[in-house]
Amino acid sequence: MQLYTHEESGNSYKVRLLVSFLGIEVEERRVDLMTDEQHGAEFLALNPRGEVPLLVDGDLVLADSAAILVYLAGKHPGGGWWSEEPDEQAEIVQWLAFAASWVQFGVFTARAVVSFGIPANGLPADFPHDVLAEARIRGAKSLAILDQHLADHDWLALDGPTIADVAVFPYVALAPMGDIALHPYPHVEAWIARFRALPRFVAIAGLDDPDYRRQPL
Ligand SMILES: N[C@@H](CCC(=O)N[C@@H](CS)C(=O)NCC(=O)O)C(=O)O
Repeated sequence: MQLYTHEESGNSYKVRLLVSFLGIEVEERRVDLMTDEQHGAEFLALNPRGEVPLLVDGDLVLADSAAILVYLAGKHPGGGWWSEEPDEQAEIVQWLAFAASWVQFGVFTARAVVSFGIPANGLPADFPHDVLAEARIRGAKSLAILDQHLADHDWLALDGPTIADVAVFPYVALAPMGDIALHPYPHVEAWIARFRALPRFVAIAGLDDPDYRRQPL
């Protein structure tokens, strides 16, 4: 199995987290997002979306973190990261969708603008619309939704951690890199601490030093 990834990509980090939790081996292939390698002919031939993560397992090519999480967790049952029950699967998928919508266009985008100087999500660097203002509104709203849910749940979907938590964790925990503070959301902060205490948790740069990549705005 080959995982095309970049070390600063939170969507790649979701997969690296699950790979570590499951204790499985993948061959990581770095795609240099900083030199736009994702839009080079070689990578586009593999993934016309021009994005990481990408997982290749024989003939199967999966070009989305949510799909990769479902595939790996489904292939390696036992850790409780996925479920065989349709109602539980639906509860998990509800949070995968939240990660790909509210989180991606909220805290993800704020981090991309503040720390990397780009609007991301396929938009050009000089996109005239105020992407950051929109991302901050979506970011605050999604953190409030999460905080309310986590007030009486330890984990997002089921009684223990699942790929729902894996999918939502990275960009929420990295929200301060986009100048979105987490202290107004104490239940989110407590969930982040629980998640970081899981056995075989691996970190990403920026979790403890949100300013390390700050760009001039
Ligand atoms: N829906 C995709 C989004 C992936 C995504 O946003 N990837 C970013 C890195 S985190 C990327 O490769 N961006 C490259 C680009 O926009 O040029 C997923 O969940 O995997």
